[in-house]
Amino acid sequence: MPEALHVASGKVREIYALDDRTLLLVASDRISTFDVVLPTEIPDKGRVLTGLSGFWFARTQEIVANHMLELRPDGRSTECRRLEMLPIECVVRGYLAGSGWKDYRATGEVCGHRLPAGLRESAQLPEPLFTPSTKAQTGHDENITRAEGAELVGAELFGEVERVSLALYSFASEWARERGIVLADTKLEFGVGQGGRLVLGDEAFTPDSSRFWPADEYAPGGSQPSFDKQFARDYCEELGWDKTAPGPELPEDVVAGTRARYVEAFERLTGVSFDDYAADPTVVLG
Ligand code: Q0Z
Repeated sequence: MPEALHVASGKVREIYALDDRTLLLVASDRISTFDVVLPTEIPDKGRVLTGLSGFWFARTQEIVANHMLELRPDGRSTECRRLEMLPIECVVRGYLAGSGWKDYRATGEVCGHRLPAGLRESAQLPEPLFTPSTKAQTGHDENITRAEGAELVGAELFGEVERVSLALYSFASEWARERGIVLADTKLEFGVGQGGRLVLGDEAFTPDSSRFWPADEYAPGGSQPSFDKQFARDYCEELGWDKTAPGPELPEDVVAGTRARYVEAFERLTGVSFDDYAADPTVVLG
């Protein structure tokens, strides 16, 4: 790919510039757990995540425009329109987990939303909450209030990303729930394109940007197993690894089990066999 200039690296993805208006997002097979990228890859994870994002972008076009131009035949890369990205992460939470649960326990609120008393860890919220955060360059994103969000992007655009984020989460979480997956929360990123219109960018409703829980094991009152990463997490816990880099190598059976869970999530959500996707990624676009 000599004509593509490397622009940025994420933990498990890379961005290249194809020209001044077009980017190439490439999802690797790397996996992170407890915030550390492991030395062992999960075969096909990058294709599963790219295919899922493509699927959701195709199905949510009526809700909001998105950056996707095309899925490449390799199944792991997406050509997309370069946007002016907004400086906030648009998080929607349908359930009380992660920093939402932490903040609720400490203050009874999540990002300025007051919640009923007595909610348990992983409880479904009375209604999904828009809980934006700032993009920390390093370390963890920091939750912000609606007022701080409006300050960062302007009140009008903030109102629009809130409305659109909630509409996207409602659509995707209902779709997933009907297929046995609880989409507990998600992180969306938006930008503005030509003419200042709002455009959904980055990835959408993948297991790396969302918490996927198996619906048949859902039981509030504690943390929930991850649909995709639980084998890897359990193995890391058994080892007694201190969760600092470098992480441990994963054994073959943990790799195979983890790969199977990613493929299962892909097939349940898209209704497409992963082999068919591998042969022609455009099958997920409907
Ligand atoms: C997304 C990220 C990744 C590292 C920039 N359409 C777009 N226009 C402008 N910028 C972006 C996009 Cl998607 C953009 N990120 C997040 C993705 C690796 C960081 F694959 N950063």
